Order: sequence, then C-alpha cells, then structure tokens
Amino acid sequence: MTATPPPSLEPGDPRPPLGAADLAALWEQMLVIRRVEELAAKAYTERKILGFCHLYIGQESVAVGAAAACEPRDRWVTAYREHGQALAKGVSPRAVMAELFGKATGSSKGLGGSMHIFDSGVHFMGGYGIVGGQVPLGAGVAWSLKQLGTGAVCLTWFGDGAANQGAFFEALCLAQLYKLPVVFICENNAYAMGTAIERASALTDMSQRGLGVGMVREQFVGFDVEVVRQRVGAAVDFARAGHGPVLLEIVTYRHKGHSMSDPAKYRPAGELEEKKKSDPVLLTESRLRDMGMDDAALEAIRERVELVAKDAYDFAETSPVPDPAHLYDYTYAPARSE
Ligand SMILES: Cc1ncc(C[n+]2csc(CCOP(=O)(O)OP(=O)(O)O)c2C)c(N)n1
Ligand SMILES: [Mg+2]
Repeated sequence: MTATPPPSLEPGDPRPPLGAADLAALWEQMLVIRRVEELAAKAYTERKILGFCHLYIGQESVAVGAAAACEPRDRWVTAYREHGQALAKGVSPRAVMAELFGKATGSSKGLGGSMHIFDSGVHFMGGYGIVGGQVPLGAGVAWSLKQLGTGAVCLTWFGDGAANQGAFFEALCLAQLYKLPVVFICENNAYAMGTAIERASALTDMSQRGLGVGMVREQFVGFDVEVVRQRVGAAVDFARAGHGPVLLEIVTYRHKGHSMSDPAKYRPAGELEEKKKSDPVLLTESRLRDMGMDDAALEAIRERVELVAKDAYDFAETSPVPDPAHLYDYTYAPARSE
C-alpha cells in the first residue's frame, strides 16, 4: 500500500501584502522588544534583575511576524527565551518588565521571573524552563482547542536543542495522529547553550523531523518579518482548516549569549558581525526607507518606543515586591470542595 503524501502548505501569502504603515507597525513592535530587553540587560548587570535571563535580541522578526499571522484567540506555548514572544502576543511591556524584576505587578505576580511569563488574558500560556517540556504541553493545548471546537490554533515554540528531546518526538507522533491544530516552530538560532547545532545533530534542518510522522514541514530563513508573517500564516491557515499540524524550522540567530552570564566565546571569529548584517530591525528599517518613509517618520517611531520601554522600566522599578504571605499561593491548585 502506498501512503498518500501529506498536502503541502500554500505558496505565497493568502493575505494582502503589507503596506508601509502596517510594516512600520511591525518594525515598532520589534523595536519595543529590543529596547525592553536592552534595558533589562542593563538592569541585570546592576543586580536589579536576578536569576536567569535569556535575551531574544536578533530573533525579533520571528515572534513579531508570527503574531501578525495569528488571531488573538490563538494560543502560544514556549520556552524560557520568551520575553519577545510574550510582548509580540500582547503581554504589556510593564507586565513583562515587572516580572523580570520579580515584582508583584508582573505577569506572574513576580513569582515566576524571566522564564515564566504567563498571561491567559492574551492566551500566552508560558514560559517553561525544562528544554522541550513545553512541546507536549502545546499538543495538549491543541487537543483541548480541537475538542472544544474553538477554531483556534496553538503555536508551540522551541529551540534547535529542544528538537533533540524525546518529548518533542512523542508530541509530534500524537499531534499528527490526531490531526491537532498546532504549528510547531523550531527557532534554529544556531546554538543550544554553547553547542553549535552541527555538533549536536547530524540533521540540521529540524523541520525534516516531521517527515518521520508524515507531518507537513517547511524550513525558511526568518530575518525578514514579512517572510515570517507569510510562511507562519500559511501554516496557521493549514492547521486552522483542520488539515493537522505543521512543523516549521525558522532559521535565525541570537546576538547575545545563551543567558546574561554567557560571554559567548564559542562563536567563530567574525560570525556575529556577519549575522548582524541581517539584523531584522535594520532589515525592516531599510525596507521602510525603500517604501518612502523618511528620517522624521522613523525617528518619531523610535521616540515612541523609547517612552514605552522607559515607562515599563520605571513601572517595574517602583512596583512593590510580592508579599511573602503569597509565596505558596500558586504552587498547588486550591482544593475543590465536592
Ligand atoms: C531537560 C533539560 N536539559 C538541559 C537543560 C539546560 N539547558 C537550558 S537551555 C539549554 C539549551 C537549549 O537550546 P535551544 O533549545 O536551542 O534553545 P535556545 O536557548 O537556543 O533558545 C539547555 C541544555 C534544561 N533546562 N532542561
Ligand atoms: Mg538554540
């Protein structure tokens, strides 16, 4: 018996292409992520932010392009490098920054910190620290979305390192079997901590892992926010239409170390400088100039972003720390009285 080959994603973008104003809005979102994280990095070195802190700088086009392809009802589940994804999904800069500062006004009431941003109001379902552990959670969320007939899709995010975890493979098997409305997104940023992808896996296009379970897959380079919007859009449409899951690998690059404590000395000389030529923020800025935006218009956006980032910082700094009486409040679900 020959198996029917899985259908593939539609080429191109079923939505109208972005005009200058819409593209400028995406540029602004990328800038907010960048400036919030730059301020967070400074606060970290001043010990105002403690614990782990994994920056997303360099990868902004991926989260922002994906958000532009989604609907508000769609769910996102991700790992610990999630400040940018949280902001793109609609968690407020104040709530993100306050969570990094461990303040009571943070998205997780200051009890989670950098790796555990969570906001069910905008369907941002976390922020998880166990590598690959969130991948089956994403399949589970998609299962519930399907059972409840919501028409929503779950984007499940993870890194190139996580694509070597057993839980990832198990989640792919079940998601394909049950044709769950989930788009798995592997952000291949070239490294898992200090290990380059080619030192950890013989296969470096992680989307091909989907072929083993008959899943539709695609790999593309994600520095251009418009390309991300188009290709994630095609995947989200596919999953929403009930065709089943999709596995995307989006090639990107992180400009900073794995976490704030990593000077990233393992990079080959010149690699970072080379990759910075495709910095998503600069790439979109030059696209906007080509579309006719002038210095004054771009500067006005930059100034607005600066105010947003600074406001988030001031809010976080002046917010109260959590009351110790609440330390164990969210460890267990409250007992149900039958
Ligand atoms: C199960 C497990 N093993 C190891 C770690 C330690 N660890 C934290 S991040 C990381 C690298 C993951 O890299 P990748 O999936 O590529 O994501 P990235 O950090 O590049 O976004 C490792 C090994 C962990 N948190 N959980
Ligand atoms: Mg990685």
